[in-house]
Amino acid sequence: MQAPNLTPIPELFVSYDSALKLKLEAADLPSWDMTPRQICDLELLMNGGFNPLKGFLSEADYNSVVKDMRLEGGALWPMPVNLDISEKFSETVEPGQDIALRDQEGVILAIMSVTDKWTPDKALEAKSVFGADDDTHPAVNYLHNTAGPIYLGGPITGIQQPVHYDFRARRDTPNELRAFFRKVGWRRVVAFQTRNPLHRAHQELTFRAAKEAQANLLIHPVVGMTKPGDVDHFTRVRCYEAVLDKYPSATTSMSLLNLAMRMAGPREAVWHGLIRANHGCTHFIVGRDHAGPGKNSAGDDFYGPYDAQDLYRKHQDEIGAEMVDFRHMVYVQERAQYEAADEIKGDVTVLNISGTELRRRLSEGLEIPEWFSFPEVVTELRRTRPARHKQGFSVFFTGLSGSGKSTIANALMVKLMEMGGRPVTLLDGDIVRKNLSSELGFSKEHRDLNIRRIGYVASEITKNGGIAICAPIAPYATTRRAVREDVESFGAFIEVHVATSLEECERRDRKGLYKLAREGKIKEFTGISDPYDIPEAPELVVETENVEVDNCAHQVILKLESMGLIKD
Ligand code: PPS
Repeated sequence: MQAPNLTPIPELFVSYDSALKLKLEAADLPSWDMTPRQICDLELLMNGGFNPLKGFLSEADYNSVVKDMRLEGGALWPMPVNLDISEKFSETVEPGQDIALRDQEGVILAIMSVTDKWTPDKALEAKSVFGADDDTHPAVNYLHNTAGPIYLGGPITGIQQPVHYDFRARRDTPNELRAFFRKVGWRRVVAFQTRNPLHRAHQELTFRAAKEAQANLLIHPVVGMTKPGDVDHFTRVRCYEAVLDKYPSATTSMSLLNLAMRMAGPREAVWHGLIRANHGCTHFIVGRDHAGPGKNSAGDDFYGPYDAQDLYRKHQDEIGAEMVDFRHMVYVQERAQYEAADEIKGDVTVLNISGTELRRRLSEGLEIPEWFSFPEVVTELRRTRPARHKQGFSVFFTGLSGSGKSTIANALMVKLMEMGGRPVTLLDGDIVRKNLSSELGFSKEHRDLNIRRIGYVASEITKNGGIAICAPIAPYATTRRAVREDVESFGAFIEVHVATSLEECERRDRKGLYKLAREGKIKEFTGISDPYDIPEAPELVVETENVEVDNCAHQVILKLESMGLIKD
């Protein structure tokens, strides 16, 4: 007889032949293009990872989950899993109807038989599920600012799994993992959930957990959606692969889980346990601050460091995977080993490197000691997060026409090319208008479009490790801010205000445009008949009157040096 954790679990897929037929029929149904988070949820619904759910929660189940962490029928389920949709789409669908669920390329993955449509009380959901209606919580922020206003509920008929092109061999459905455990004879399996690269403290903790539970170890990292700002999953998986041989291969395995995390601390820990039990695991590691979202808007932690363990313990029997709990592990220098922080005896030196400190060391190219992490992991992380002086960045000049932006930008480009190391691209106002924005004029709408295009190209260049030098007028502060946000997701943004006065620009009138503008022959001319918002907090202000161009460009170089972006 098979142990219950090893017998197949129900999936929501229909047979291959039925799927082919359904796919054709579904083409005529109203269809919803799912968000990345909904695709993650759908994958786990269909493959049994979210068993006992048979679809997106109905209104009654949702209310009961929000309030009591249980489905209406009584089964433990801590997390709302809903199909949130737009107002517009909600007008085309009514309960009783079937809809096709498509991925972002339009491929039909499932049919949903809609049973419920309602407007949720999001503030209540935020408070009950995430502990506070506070937008600094990533899931609350998502709830209010990304999720649609209407929820649909109803059972799912699975047609096909979402397609993944990366790490295919490392992804397993619950039934694939159960079959693997059966094949290798693993009866007891302890799962380790992670959204971070594995460092030595994690290895120590997982070794101890496996020993304590007398179980095999499944490293089960999340590759769906994690906390904004986390190391991307491509890098993390390469890190995991780099250290896998430090584990005994007969008793350790790794599999990737396409879960969209909510960072809901205690409720999330219970959810993670249920998901791991569905994947055939008998034990689950819950450490300090499990799935913690960080600080709230008052600067305090959303949850206590061991709240997740307490809630898990309460529901352990129902979850079906026993908790292996861990306190915070730190390195004791004198004994050259990791120990639980609150059990350390004697007068010893305790070493620890926080996530923030690790990021600082990576960005400044500083040493990361071997007691903290494996050299292979550090090498991988450095490849993704090179030191600041090797990262891409954008210098964004703004100022009136004729202020000297292009001339200084050109000089800066030559100086940076002389230094070498990174490719430099100049996105000058005139060049961009010729090559990227030739159809645009100078209305607010067109100027904004022009600047957003420059921002997009600059952010791509920055992302790929290059230097973008932009030199448009960019008269509107809000648009400059939007470009800053685009670029800053990938690297530094240095706004340089070329602060030549209107009088001086007009006196120079190098292109003769001011004269024409004064005569009314050019409309909407910046400074004359169109506004210019003076930058409030640029990284640098450059005065050009009585200052040589070379000196102006050198001021930018000094600024870049002080920011650690260039190094001799
Ligand atoms: S914007 O507002 O940022 O989109 O402008 P930009 O793309 O930098 O284009 C500025 C150059 O276009 C010429 N030009 C005008 N500028 C401002 N207002 C009006 N109405 C206008 N019409 C043509 C002008 O030569 C600008 O050149 P620069 O390089 O700024 O001197």
